[in-house]
Amino acid sequence: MQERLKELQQEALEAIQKATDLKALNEIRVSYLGKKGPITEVLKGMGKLSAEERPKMGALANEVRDIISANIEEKQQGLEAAAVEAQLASETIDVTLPGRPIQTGNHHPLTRIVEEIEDLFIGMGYTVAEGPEVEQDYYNFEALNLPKSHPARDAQDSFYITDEVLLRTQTSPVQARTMEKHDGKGPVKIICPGKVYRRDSDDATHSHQFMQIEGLVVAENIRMSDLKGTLELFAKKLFGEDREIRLRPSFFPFTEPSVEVDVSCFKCGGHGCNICKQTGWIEVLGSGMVHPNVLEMSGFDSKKYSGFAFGMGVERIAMLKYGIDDIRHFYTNDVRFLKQFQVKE
Ligand code: FA5
Ligand code: MG
Repeated sequence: MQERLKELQQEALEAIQKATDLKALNEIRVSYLGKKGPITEVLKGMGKLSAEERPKMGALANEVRDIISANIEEKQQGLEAAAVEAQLASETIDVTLPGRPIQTGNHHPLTRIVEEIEDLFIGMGYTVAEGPEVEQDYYNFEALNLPKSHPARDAQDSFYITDEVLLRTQTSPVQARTMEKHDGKGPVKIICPGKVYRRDSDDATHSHQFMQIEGLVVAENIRMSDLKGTLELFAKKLFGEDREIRLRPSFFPFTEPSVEVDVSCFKCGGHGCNICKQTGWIEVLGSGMVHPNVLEMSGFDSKKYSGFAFGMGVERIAMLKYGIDDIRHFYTNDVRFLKQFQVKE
């Protein structure tokens, strides 16, 4: 019996030695120390022993049990420590690794130009107005002195939705809407940035959808010289003192007299190239003195009030300012293009 117990102890200790995880160790515990285990089995034979031997054997059995369980305990601590060790190793953070750069967005170049122009005019006392992109024929044309059969309507080929509703071809309808709200009382001093739509063929300087910024000043004694001074100040602030501008007589049904403003070409400096169609100039805006008919139709007394208005192409201005040679860059969402306008905060 004594030998059997020693054998069991030996077997158990070997098994414990070999156990590689906690699950295997627990199985060993159950099989050697459990009620149905071999030690219990051996002790069942105690009845056959002499009264002298019995306590000795009992003590030995307890000793074997204690040794086995102490070994299991020790092994368990070892395995648990190793598991924690392994987990820590797998979760180690290498603080010397370079960080992953975070991709940040930036404002679209057109948004930046619009904000810059807004700031410039706000500084001169203007407020910013808005109007709908889906517009009534009345505001887009009729209220601007362009009745239904007027030939100048052809100059802005339009996207009609119904006979009376279209995508606005210009930001000028906001002039009529704003004057209407003022109920015949000046002064009016607004700019209005927004999208406009025309059935133009896309090329380097034309897009079927583009942006304009409208400007309107109506008050007593507003003269052509006020318009000229405003436009010159605007052009010099935006493009720099060295950029040349020229005013060219023009025609708009809603202004009289009318002028168009050209800025010397950013690419060839005025010698003529493919961007400026060999003219040396790029047209950036149309303007003029508000036509008396337009003032009257929107409720202003044209004997008391006069005004000037202008409408500029935002893409053309951005092209001149940043030297961009194709208007389509603004709309093709190439990040390599857009990233160049990142502002370093
Ligand atoms: C107008 O749209 C007038 N409403 C401007 C105006 C307002 C005149 C107030 C008088 C008083 P025009 O069609 O020329 O005018 O367009 C104005 C500007 O928009 C042009 O100078 C040009 O810079 C820009 N533009 C015109 N068509 C396109 C296009 N297809 N793509 C990009 N920019 C364009
Ligand atoms: Mg024009």
